[in-house]
Amino acid sequence: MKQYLELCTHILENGTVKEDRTGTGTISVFGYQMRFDLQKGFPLMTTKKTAFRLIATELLWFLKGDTNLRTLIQERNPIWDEWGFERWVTSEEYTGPDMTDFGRRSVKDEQFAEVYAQEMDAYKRRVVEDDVFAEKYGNLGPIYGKQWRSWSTADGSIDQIKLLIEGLKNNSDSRRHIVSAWNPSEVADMALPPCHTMFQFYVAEGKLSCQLYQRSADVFLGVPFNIASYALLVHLIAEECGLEVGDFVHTLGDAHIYLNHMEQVKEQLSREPRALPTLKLNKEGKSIFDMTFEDISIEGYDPHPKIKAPIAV
Ligand code: UFP
Repeated sequence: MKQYLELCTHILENGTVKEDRTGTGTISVFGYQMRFDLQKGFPLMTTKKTAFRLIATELLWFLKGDTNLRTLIQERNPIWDEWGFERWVTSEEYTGPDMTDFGRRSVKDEQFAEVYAQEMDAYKRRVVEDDVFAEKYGNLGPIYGKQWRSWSTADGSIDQIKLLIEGLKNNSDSRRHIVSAWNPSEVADMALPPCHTMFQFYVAEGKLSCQLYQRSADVFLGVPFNIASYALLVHLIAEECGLEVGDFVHTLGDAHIYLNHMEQVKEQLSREPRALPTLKLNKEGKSIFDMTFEDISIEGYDPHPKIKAPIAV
C-alpha cells in the first residue's frame, strides 16, 4: 500500500489548507490517481488495522439495492449511523435533547457524548423495532443501492449492475461499462451525495479492471475503505463473469486530510507496509446479489494496530 502512503505525503507536501462543509478544515489537492494490481494481493491497509467486515457488509448492502439503515444495524455495521441519525434529529418529529453539531460536540464534551450515545442507541433500536419509523428515518434516501440497482426513469427503473454484468459477459470489449451513482435529479434527497460517483470496467486478456472517480475523499478515514470496497467489487464481478482480476484504478477529485487527522496520518506514515492479504470467495453457484459476509474471507491479514480518529459529519 505504498501508493496510499504516497498520496498522504503528496497532500501534506502540496496541499492547500481550506475550509469545508463540516467546519473542520482540511488540507487538500485536486486530482490524484492510484493504481492497485489486484493480482498482487488484496489492497486492505496494512499500516493500520481496517475493518474488512464493515467494508464487505456495506458493499453487499449496496449490491442488494438496499438503502435502509436497518440492515446495517442488524449486521452490526455502524458506518452510516451518523447520516441516518442526522436525518432523524433534524426532523420536525424529533423532540429529544439538542443534537446540533453532534459529531464535533461529542468529541469535545464528555457530558454531551453520553447524551448523544443514549440518543443514538435509542434511534438505532427504533429503526430495528419500529417498521414505520424505519421506513421514514432509517431510510437514507436514494443513495448507492437505489442508483445502482433501480435508477428511476419516466418508464420504470434501470438495474445498472445487471446491465454491467450482461455487458461484460456479452460484449467485453465495450467502452461503455459504466455505473453512475450521481443522479442530479435525486442528489438533494440523499443523506450524503455519492462520494464514489461513477465507475467504469474494462476487460483485457481475460482480466477485469475498474476505474472509480471519487469526487470527494477523506483520505484518512474514507479512502482505505473505498479502496478495499472497490477491490472487493472487482473480485465479485470478475467471479460472476468468469474473469481474472486486473487493476483497480482510483481517481480522486478533492482529496483531503482533515486537520484533526494530522497526527494520525503522521503516525501511519511512520509505519512500514506489510505483505498484502488475499481474498477468498465461496460463491458456489450463488449470484453476487445473494452472497453474504460468510461467503467472503480475508486470509493472511497482519496489520499494524488501528488508529482512531473522529469522523467529520
Ligand atoms: N467520504 C469518503 N468516502 C466515502 C464517503 C464519504 O471519503 O465513501 F461516503 C468523505 C469525503 C468527505 C465527506 O470528507 O465524506 C463527504 O462530504 P462532502 O459531501 O462535503 O464531500
